[in-house]
Amino acid sequence: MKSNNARSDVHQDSKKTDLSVNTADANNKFMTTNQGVRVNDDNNSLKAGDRGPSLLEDFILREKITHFDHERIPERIVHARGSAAHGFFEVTNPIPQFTKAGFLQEKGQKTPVFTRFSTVAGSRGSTDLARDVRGFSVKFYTEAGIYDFVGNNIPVFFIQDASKFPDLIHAVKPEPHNEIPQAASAHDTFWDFISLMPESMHMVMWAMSDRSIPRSYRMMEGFGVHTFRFINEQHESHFVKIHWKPKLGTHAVVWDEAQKISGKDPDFHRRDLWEAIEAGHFPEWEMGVQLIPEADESKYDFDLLDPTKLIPEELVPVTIIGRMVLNRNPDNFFAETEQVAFHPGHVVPGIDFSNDPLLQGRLFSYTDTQLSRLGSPNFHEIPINRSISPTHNHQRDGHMRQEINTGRVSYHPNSLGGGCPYQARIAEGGFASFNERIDAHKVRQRSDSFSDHFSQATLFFNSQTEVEQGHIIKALRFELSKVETTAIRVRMVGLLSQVDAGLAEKVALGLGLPVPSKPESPMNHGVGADADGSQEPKPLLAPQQPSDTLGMIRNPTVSPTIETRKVAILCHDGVNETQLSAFRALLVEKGAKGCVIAPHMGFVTTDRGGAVAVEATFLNTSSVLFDAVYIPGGTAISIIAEDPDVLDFINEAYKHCKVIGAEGEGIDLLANTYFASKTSNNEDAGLIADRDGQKDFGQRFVEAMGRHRIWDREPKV
Ligand code: HDE
Repeated sequence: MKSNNARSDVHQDSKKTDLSVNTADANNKFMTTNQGVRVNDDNNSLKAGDRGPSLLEDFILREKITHFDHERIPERIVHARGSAAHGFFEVTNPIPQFTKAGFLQEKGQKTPVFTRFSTVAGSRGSTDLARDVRGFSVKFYTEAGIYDFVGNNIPVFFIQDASKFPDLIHAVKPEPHNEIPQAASAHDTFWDFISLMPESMHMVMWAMSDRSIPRSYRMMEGFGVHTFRFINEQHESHFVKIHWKPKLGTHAVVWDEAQKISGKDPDFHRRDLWEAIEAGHFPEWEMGVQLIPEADESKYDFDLLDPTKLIPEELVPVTIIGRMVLNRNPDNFFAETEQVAFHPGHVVPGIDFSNDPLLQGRLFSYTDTQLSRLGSPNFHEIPINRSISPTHNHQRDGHMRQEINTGRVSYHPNSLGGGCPYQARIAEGGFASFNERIDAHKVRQRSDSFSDHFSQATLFFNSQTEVEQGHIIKALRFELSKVETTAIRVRMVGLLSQVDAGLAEKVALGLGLPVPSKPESPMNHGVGADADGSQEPKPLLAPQQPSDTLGMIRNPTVSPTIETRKVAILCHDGVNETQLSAFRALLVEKGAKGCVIAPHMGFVTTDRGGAVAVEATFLNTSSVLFDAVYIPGGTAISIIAEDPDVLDFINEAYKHCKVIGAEGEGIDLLANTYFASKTSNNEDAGLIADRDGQKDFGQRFVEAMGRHRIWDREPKV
């Protein structure tokens, strides 16, 4: 599938053009019924007399109410809460030697994409900031058909076999008797299940780390989790793991902050994605691949087919092959974000599956779930799901069929239709599965090579900084303290002792428990009690060198940029206009956003008699919605110096290790806050204070904020 640049650019917009056939704009148009009849009165139903009963004849009322009654469809059983955007994928480093996938062939080649991010456990209306895995799905509208990448922001999964997925999800969802808690794993059924599934321990480490409370969808990595295959023109296979690396770095909030954001702005991530795109700050990721030759399938001491294992980047580096930019918000949430249907089985020639038993089960699930969610096998005809490359086959009819197939032939082979549509040879782009040789017994069994459940959990824990390890310990204490059944807590501490003794001890301390001398065997609860009892974990992997790529603080994707970050500017009447203007200009220069917060909406007057528009008040916002705080000077600072909302604002920013900049009299505002009580002489790497108008104030502020958080402060809070 060759394409020159001009053609690629046309192609980049091809999905937009395709969707435009279905978009509707009511501007300057008459209101009509769904049958196209112009409506004369949309406010009154048809009645027998102005005080009489309504008439059944009123087809306008009946149609409107009937449609309304049926507006909802079942939400996704998992990943119900999500947000999406349009954009494009561009090849930066073609790898035709590994894959013949048409959309990966030429440098500069662009393919339209629609990308949806999600949480897993919560309902459609749940908070964005739940401690949870995030879904990361990309629909590529390629010239050779749809390719769906359906991954997560964590590179491994809880379970090894698809048969356990319904159990995992039943366990994490709100408990069935009282439907509590919403969008939270901190409850008995989840940890009961986990405590009996040692294979989940690697993923548990990731889920309890700050990866599960991202600062933004724009600041998350994405992972395909399973090993897939790339197939080249010679029909040779390479195993491949796919990664997405965010241009803005991988960042998180802290747990206390996440819980407060859930109250202050449960749409925090949705709003962040929407606003960034509206403002022209288009989120961007690099796509990378780890490639493993077919011959190296058994080279590693973990199994490439085991979805609870990752391939450390030190063993197989990630090669960047392209970038994705999201540059357009959907026109309609339901039509696009809700109705989009992803499927890991939507692949194009050049991409194929491995035998990962979790992936194999997913290949069944996704079509099946769309049938109940979208209600018809014709869900591929919904505009957002429609391929931009033509589709022709003998599938027919069904609910809501849009396509009008002409002719009398709906079968193959046929002579009456001239044999059409034709099958495509491989050289003509026909999909042919990789001809892997399989010679095996039919068994319900798990490979021994899947039985090391702890080594990579230990690798992950050891790869974190002390700060990050502290967050994992606190997260486990939080979650397990919400578990009411002591035996579950004990089992969990037992499992943690197999990951790291110190980790288990610290979690146990928080729970007021001793660490058991030996973890309880899940076989006591009927797990692994099958023919060979093979589900007891066995260490297989040699100890591995810690890897910076697994943490977030030392992660190479961490970027010191403050681009698109939000700074709260605490204002009051009499604010120092010179300082305020200079600071706002600095933020504009750095691509960051300031938000003027004051005791009231409208305007505040400056010391020079000017007026500054207020964007939020201390009543309607909170420091948890910002990345840093700036306090300009002004002789009337005492107006807000005693306000508990203002003091809370600063104290929370302090507690969440954020940078605070203060100029002139603004510094006085810190007198009643933790800054005064917890630091001597205001010595704090995250406090940029300047009483005398020093020139480097802005530069110091930007540098400190570029560190994302001031973790040195954490021991004090
Ligand atoms: Fe999914 N998953 N999943 N999953 N998954 C769904 O499909 C399923 C798994 C993932 O934005 C459902 O259309 C099974 C792993 C994402 O619309 C459903 C198993 C990974 C999304 C389903 C898994 C994922 C889904 C629900 C174990 C990371 C959201 C709605 C065998 C690689 C897609 C839907 C979107 C959605 C089944 C495990 C990612 C029920 C059976 C592992 C990002 O079909």
